[in-house]
Amino acid sequence: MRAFTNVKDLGDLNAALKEAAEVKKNRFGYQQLGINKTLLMVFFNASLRTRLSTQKAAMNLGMNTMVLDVNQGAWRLETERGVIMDGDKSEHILEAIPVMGSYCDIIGVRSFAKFESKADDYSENILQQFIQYSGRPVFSMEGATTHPLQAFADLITIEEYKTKTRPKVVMTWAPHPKSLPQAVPNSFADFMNEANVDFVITHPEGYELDPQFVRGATIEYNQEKAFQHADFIYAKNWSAFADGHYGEILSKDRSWTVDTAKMALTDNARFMHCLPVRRNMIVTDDVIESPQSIVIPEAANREISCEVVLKRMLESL
Ligand code: AN0
Ligand code: CP
Repeated sequence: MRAFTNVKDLGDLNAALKEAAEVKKNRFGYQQLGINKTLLMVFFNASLRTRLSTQKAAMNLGMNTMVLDVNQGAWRLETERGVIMDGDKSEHILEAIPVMGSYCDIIGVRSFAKFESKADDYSENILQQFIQYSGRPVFSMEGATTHPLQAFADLITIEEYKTKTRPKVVMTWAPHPKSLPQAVPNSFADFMNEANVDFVITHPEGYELDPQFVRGATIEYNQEKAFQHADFIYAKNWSAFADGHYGEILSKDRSWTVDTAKMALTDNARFMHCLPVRRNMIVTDDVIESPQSIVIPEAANREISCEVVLKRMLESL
């Protein structure tokens, strides 16, 4: 595997789930693969889970790890070609990327949407430059438009907790005070559309996601109707994708917050969220603390999804 940015990069999803189960049972069983191999993690944005779970996965595989927080201690990077660099940016990413590649064997990159331009965000400019110019396998640790390590961990978690062959999985928009990217819901839809689940997305009008990720999913604008017979509720906020409103907050309607009354409409559904979560905006204290909440095992599976991806990249070196 040379790049990991979406569900297609995993190939056969059932094979990937089987491999994840094997890795989880024997997470230190592949240490020979990573001896004297180095992972570089490059962060343009903050992180708790991705930072720790990716390092842990690499250590499980016997790798050395290096972490660069670009905004803390590195030179400010210019990312556009052709710019006259007479401003505050000291180095161009076109030198920085091959230099970083020269010190490591695999690179993980986190670079969120900037919300300056939809075309720029959806071109995945930064991630694509790492793929093109580093000479190394590159995986997304959340790009501008996708968060595949999260969605793969989510799918592993659904596989572990499902009680039906084909569960009903409902992704619901929920309110948040700040503009958030579409990366998490895009990737969750990307994965659910390829998984053996009945997938429904519910959100207020105006919050339609990019059709390349929504594909054949059912859209239900009535949240309470969507929750009926659900086996998994996956809550997430995102900002608008629509032209003319890209990155905007169209609603902070707290009637969309996931609470006990709404969970009671489901088929005793499990509650999921990628975290970090704002309590009593996205979900009430009662729901996230309830026995139905699986947000902690979901986060723990980030170590497993990443270990599968790193293992495959190490096998392809
Ligand atoms: C980010 C997002 O919504 O994409 C990261 C989630 C994993 N969330 C925040 O910035 C709060
Ligand atoms: N879920 C997730 O990616 O969390 P972090 O932003 O803390 O890494």
